[in-house]
Amino acid sequence: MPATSEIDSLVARHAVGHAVAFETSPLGGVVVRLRFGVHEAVVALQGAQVLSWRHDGREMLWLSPAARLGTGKAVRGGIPVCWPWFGPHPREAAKPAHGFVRAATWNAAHTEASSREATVVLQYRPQRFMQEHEPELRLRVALSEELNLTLTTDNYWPVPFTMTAALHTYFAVSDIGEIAVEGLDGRVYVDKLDHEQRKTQAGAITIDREVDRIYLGDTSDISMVDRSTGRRLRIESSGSRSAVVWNPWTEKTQRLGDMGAPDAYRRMLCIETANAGDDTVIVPPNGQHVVTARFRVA
Ligand code: TA6
Repeated sequence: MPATSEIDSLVARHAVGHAVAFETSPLGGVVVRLRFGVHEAVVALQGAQVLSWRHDGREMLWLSPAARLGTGKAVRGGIPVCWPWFGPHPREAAKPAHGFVRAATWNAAHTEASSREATVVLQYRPQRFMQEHEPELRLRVALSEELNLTLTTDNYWPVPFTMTAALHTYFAVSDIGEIAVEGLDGRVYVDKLDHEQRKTQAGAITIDREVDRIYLGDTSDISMVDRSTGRRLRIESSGSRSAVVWNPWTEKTQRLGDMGAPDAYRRMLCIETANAGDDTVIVPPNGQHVVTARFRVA
């Protein structure tokens, strides 16, 4: 449990009234609570992970009931930051899936509140910074009538840095059977459940089994539609040329063991803003790479 002195120090340096607050989460770590009008978002210092986004009081993200901070493990749900690799490490199987920053503690670098948005910028500086050519990573989370994320990799080194990454967003859904994902019609995808076969998407995506696909090409404007309510969530991105669509369904839910309930898969769908699969990024020497994701309730 974080010491009150840690919270006090963060509050003194970065709190901005009601709009940007620091508190101890019931999950066991320090979080930043952003408020904008009736909307709220909660971001953990662990992994710079958005744990909650409530739009007009409605929770838009799925978080495992089994989620706990400070366990040394990544939290299942919200918006995990996968960096500097997506999926298994390309060469060393013993390394954690989806990189190492999900379970690491980030620092609060900047906060701001205006009539337009409430913002926090969290920064990750690798422990071995200045030794292993590791870049610096920042995540900017801005809450308004929308939720906007900006993931920035700064390569301060005179050598290129190769990476894959993702904002691995777990959206909350009323029931997976009611959901359609639009905007990827005609895109080629890698089917990770069928020997990495490349297939072409025909029409909207609906989910009635485990799905684990990396869509390639222009994935910059995706909509998740709840056919039972007519609600539409728009996901607009930049700096990303791949999108991952994942639902574990029954057996993988059981194998994962941290989804919180055997039927949890019915209440979530991952639509991930990624640079994954063939979509590898090379950040040039002294260069920068920026991924943005804009979530709007349409
Ligand atoms: O993004 C989809 C995926 O790569 C799936 O294959 C599944 O492994 C999921 O991520 C969750 O990964 P995690 O390491 O969080 O259990």
